[in-house]
Amino acid sequence: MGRRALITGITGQDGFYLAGHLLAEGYEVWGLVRGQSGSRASQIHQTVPDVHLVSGDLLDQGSLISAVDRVQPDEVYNLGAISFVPLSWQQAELTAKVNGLGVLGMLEAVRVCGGINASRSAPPGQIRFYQASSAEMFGKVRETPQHEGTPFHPRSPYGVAKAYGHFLTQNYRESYGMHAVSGILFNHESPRRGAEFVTRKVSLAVARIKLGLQEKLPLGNLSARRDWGFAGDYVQAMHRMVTQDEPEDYVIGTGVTHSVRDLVEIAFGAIGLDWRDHVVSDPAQIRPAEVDLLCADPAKARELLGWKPSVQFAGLVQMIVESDLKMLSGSGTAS
Ligand code: NAP
Ligand code: F7E
Repeated sequence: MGRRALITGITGQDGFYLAGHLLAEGYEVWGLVRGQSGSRASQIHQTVPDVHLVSGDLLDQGSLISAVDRVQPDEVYNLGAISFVPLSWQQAELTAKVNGLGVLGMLEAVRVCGGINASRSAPPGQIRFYQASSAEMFGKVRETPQHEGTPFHPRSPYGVAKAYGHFLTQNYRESYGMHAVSGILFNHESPRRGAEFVTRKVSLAVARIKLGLQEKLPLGNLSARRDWGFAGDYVQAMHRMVTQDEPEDYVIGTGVTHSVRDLVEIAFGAIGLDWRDHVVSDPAQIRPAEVDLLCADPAKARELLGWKPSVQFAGLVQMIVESDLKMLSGSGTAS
């Protein structure tokens, strides 16, 4: 019989790609959906119709235990989070609860449903657990490139909450012998990326400008540098981590860093325009504390997981711009 996976954050970018990957690998895939779930359920049924749904919320411990008990998964992928960094300053408490305590809730659900207590460590055949950690934890970086041993210095309530979830995942692994791993993922994008993130904000604006629907694109810090990859590649790394014999944490990124300025140059260049004619400064986008530079050292993932990215930065930008152009000109189905 195939393995069964439960994914939190199934309605998000990574939930979409991970569900597709696991279904293709022969898994039975379940997604946790919150709220009364009518519109979310129909969204999932349209995009990944083979996914089963179970109700639950990372803010509600009882619902997480019920969900894990009902699904009886072999693997749990905890992707659910407040993922937009600026929102974490506006709703810091909610971010701490969902991104921090939500991890505790999922780990406890796995522990309780797996029959693990302080005197009885995880048995063979236990539920395996993946935590969506983030390069935002490196924040004001202590070294470049960043690897698994680089100290954390988070710069946002989001990064601080993710660090809590990261250390807690390590702690459950060490305390209970659980097969619990964290992927420290650098920025990854796709046509399914939320419209508020800079890549998608740029690609949507470029498409609108091309179609004569918009003229200017207000942006914040153009000098910030990120290590951007393709989400479809990164969910494969998640799966490989979970299916390794030894539970360990891994950095996942391309090892190449680009500025937001590079991003706009390539995106506008893709439609034959000069970004300087369209990009304007928007002080409202400047963050209280910025992460200036992220660049991964993915050597461990390459060596132990055999993982490497298949899409380079210019190809990624091209992919997202083309998808948005198709969607806005009425011939595509991007999110
Ligand atoms: P996303 O598109 O923003 O999706 C976030 C998901 O979290 C949504 O499905 C959302 O569901 C769910 N969620 C929010 N609050 C919840 C709650 N209280 N209970 C249950 N689910 C809740 O994020 P993503 O880009 O796919 O990222 C997936 C994970 O990786 C996140 O944990 C993110 O922090 C982390 N991460 C992402 C990146 C990246 O570059 N994409 C990098 C590093 C780490 P609703 O539809 O119900 O709101
Ligand atoms: O910003 C700069 C902004 O919002 C990237 C999440 O998936 O990756 C993501 O977090 C950079 C920042 O992503 C605008 O200041 C300039 O330096 O696309 P972003 P993020 O904050 O890096 C990490 C790894 C995660 O874990 C998160 O969940 O772009 N920037 N002007 C702008 N950013 C936005 N959003 N909008 C602008 O107008």
